[in-house]
Order: sequence, then structure tokens, then C-alpha cells
Amino acid sequence: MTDDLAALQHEAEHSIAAAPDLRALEAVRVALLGKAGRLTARLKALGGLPAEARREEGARLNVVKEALAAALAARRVALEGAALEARLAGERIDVTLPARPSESGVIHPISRSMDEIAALFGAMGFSVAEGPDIETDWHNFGALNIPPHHPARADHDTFYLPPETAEAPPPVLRTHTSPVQVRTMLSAPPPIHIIAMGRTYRADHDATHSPMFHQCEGLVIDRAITLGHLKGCLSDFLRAFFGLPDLPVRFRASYFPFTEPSMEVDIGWNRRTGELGRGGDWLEILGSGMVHAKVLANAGIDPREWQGFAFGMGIERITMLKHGISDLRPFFESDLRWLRHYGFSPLAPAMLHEGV
Ligand code: 2NM
Repeated sequence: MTDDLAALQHEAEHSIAAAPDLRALEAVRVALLGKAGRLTARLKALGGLPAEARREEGARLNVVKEALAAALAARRVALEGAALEARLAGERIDVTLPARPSESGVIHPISRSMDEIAALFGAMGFSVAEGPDIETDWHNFGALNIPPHHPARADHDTFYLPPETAEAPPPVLRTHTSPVQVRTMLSAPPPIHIIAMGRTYRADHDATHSPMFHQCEGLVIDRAITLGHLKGCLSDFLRAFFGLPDLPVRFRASYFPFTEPSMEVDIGWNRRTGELGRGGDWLEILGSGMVHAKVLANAGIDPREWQGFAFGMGIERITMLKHGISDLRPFFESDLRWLRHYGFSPLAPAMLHEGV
């Protein structure tokens, strides 16, 4: 009986050690300890033995059962480790390999322009600020010196959202990126040198207007900022963005409620051919001005200590001019043929030393 049990244990230990994988190991376990297993059978047979023999045989069987259970568990851990190693070896990737040129995607011309604008203003010390598309009436209009019945509100063709309370003005889809400038002024003290870019919304839809379009606005608040800084900054930007060092730039008096004085900025072009840089005609390209003292005060900035300039431009418009795109609509139509033609390689990002 004892030799018999020792032989069973020996044989079982050999089978466990030799099991090549987890399935084989499970088969060994079932053959030993399953319902019809060899050790199970011997444990069942204990009931038929006399009391004395049952105690002795039972103790021996338990020792063997525990030894085999431990051997099974140890082998399971070893096989699981080996299986994981094998899987990791099979799935290994070389993260140092160079990227494969992709057939499938290009950078949208609007995204490309935003990358170029960020690179150019970044080189002039600006950082990029962001804010929500859904704005309060106050951030979008009130703080910018556009009071409740000001005609500029009508000009903006605002999309209003359902009111949250009966008393408060309803939320709006931002009609320009200026509320980002307001939020920036409220959130940290000057000096401030930021641009804000992103989606803006006006209820206007025809060949040259889309209800959603993109703006870039800039804001500089510092000590002793003058119109000279505004003119230098915007002339440099326009000449770099269009890649024309001699691009004529003209500043023309205008009106915005949030700037005083206000100036429209024109660039030289040929109205007949559309060529930029020469031709004797002028094209309005952006709006700008010295931030109104009331706007500074609304945003908690003392206008006697800090001055600044701001500007705003439409990204679709400058992108169309730069690349000779004549129609606004395809920007939003997801036509892959148009996108592949006017898109940019993701592997050649906007870089300043390449003149963006
Ligand atoms: C423009 C033209 C002129 C402008 C002003 C501000 C702020 F918040 F500082 F008051 N942000 N943007 C501004 C000024 C925008 O867009 C044609």
C-alpha cells in the first residue's frame, strides 16, 4: 500500500513537471484530483477501511494530496510566466523605427494655418489661450463694451441657446474669439501676450459666409504699448504668413466698440488677378486697435498703468488668399479629393526656419 502510494506520487510529480503547457497541466490535475481522479478514488475508498487503517491511510493521502496540489500550483505559475514571455516576445514593437508615410490622412488647411499662426506669434513671444465655444452674454458682448442694444449685436447675427433662468441673458455661441481675451485678462495680471484661435459662430450662410468659421485674435497688454507696436507686429506677421517680405501693409482708421483708436489693416494685391504683393489695389484683411480703456476696466485692469493692442482675423479668409482657394464651402464639406489636394503632410509640420 505505501509503496503503491509512493509510486503514484512519484509518477504524478513527473507528469506535472513534464506538462508542456497549461492545457496539459489541467489534464494531469483532472486525472489525479478530478471526480474520477486516481487520488480522489483512493480518498473515496477510505470509507471502506477499518477505523485504525482509515486514520493512517487518510493522513498519508492528505500529505500526498497537498504535495501534489503545491506542485501543480508551482508548475501553473511557471507555465503562465512562460506563456506571457512568449506573447510579449511575439508582440514586440520597435518604437525607434521611422514613421511610414501615411496614405490615409492629411492636415486640413485651416489646421495648417492655425499651426503656422501659432509658430509665427510664438516666435514673437505670444502664447496660445483657449476658452469655451458656449459663452455668457457678458464675456461675448458686455465686457467688450457692446451694451444690450448696441447695433454691433445685430451685426453679429448671434446664435442664442435656451435660457438657463428667466432673468439672466441666454448663453450664446461665441461670435468672435474676444471672450477668450476677456477671460485671460480676468484670470491673471498683465503682462499678457496671447493669441486665441478657434471656432466662432454667426447665423449667416451664403457663398462667402459659413455659420461656423474660425478666427484668430491677439492681445498684448503691457506697460507703454503704442500703436507703433501694433503696426510692427501685424506687418511682420502678414509678411511672414504670406511669405512676401515686401508685402504692402496699410493701416486705415475704423471703428470697433472694444478698441480706441481702431484700425482696419489692408494688404496690397491685384484685384484682377488675385496676386498678392503688387498690383496697386488694397484688400482689407484684419481689424485691430488699442484696447478700449472701458474694456480694460471691465476686465479688472487699470488703464492708467497698462495699455495694449488687439486684433482679429478670419482664418478661412487668409487661408483662401494664401493658397488661391476661391470657394469657402469646401472647407466644411469633407470631400476627400479636395482635402488631399489642399491638405498638408502630417510629416512636414509648420516650421519657422522654413518660413512656415
Ligand atoms: C478685432 C478687431 C479689433 C479685439 C479686442 C479684444 C479685447 F478683448 F482685447 F478687447 N479682443 N479682440 C479686437 C480688436 C478684435 O477683430 C476684428
